[in-house]
Amino acid sequence: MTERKYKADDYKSDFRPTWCPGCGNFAQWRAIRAALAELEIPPENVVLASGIGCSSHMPNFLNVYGMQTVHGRGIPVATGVRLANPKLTVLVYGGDGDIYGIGGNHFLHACRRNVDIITIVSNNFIYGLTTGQASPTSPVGTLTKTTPRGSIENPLNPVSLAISAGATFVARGFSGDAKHLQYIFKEAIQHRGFAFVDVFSPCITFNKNQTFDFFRARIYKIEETEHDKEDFHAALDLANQRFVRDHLPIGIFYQIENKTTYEERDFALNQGYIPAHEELGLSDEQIEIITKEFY
Ligand SMILES: Cc1ncc(C[n+]2csc(CCOP(=O)(O)OP(=O)(O)O)c2C)c(N)n1
Ligand code: SF4
Repeated sequence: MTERKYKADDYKSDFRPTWCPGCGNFAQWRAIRAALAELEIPPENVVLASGIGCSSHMPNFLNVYGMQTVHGRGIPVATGVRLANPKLTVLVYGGDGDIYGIGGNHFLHACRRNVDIITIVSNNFIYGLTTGQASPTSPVGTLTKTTPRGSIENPLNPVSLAISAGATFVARGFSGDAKHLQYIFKEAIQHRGFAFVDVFSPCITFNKNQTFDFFRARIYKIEETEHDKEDFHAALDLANQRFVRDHLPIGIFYQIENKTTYEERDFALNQGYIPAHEELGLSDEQIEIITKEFY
């Protein structure tokens, strides 16, 4: 057996995760590292951007370039990084409040632009960091601090939205199945174009409804069915089954490779131009001052 170039632990930072023991984010942290190791992507070629939330603390716990940005702004920052240097593997990680709520606009436009980045959403159906308020995915009737008589809003269906908006890789995972998550993340990272993964990821502290047991009783794997992931209408039909509450598919809903990416359509990038390789015309001292601002 040939030895792998990297181990999952090579992508681990010196900081221990601060999530509550048992939080769904742990499985995703492990699966991201395992997928990167399996694909042998050097840590220095990976950038992960996030916003604000428990899940958005992820860059602190990975030994890759990372940036925790403003609430909901992981996607535009990641887009900028990728367009500045298309040689990098660029990921976004955040919560349902962060990416579907305050950052919803960015999510929509990233899907239609088909920029070659990977967006992973740790969907716990509430705001975790701020101690449990309703989020865009909270089902009608959910009791939270902001909805004491039950949420009256219809929830968003992110998988269905991403397919309709033009994402070329759309999948769903579950934090209770780390091996399956690793497989999905690996496929998402290898995909050419905008890859989106919604992850059922229980908040064990503030959400007593969408628990690990809740999902275990309802999920099934798309790979074990006859689903054709290249069929747009079949993918949308399957995505809308989220509302059939006893059957929740996980796996790859939709994937097409025959659509050009934003980078391939850009008049400079498609000629091999890499903006990040431009001389900045700054002195070493000026660069040091700017760099220090990010520490
Ligand atoms: C502009 C702005 N508005 C509101 C907040 C407060 N805030 C911090 S995190 C958060 C939502 C977190 O929920 P989610 O994105 O689902 O992540 P989780 O903590 O559940 O992982 C909110 C509303 C903020 N930090 N900045
Ligand atoms: S509050 Fe919820 S989402 Fe946040 S770390 Fe704890 S279990 Fe995870």
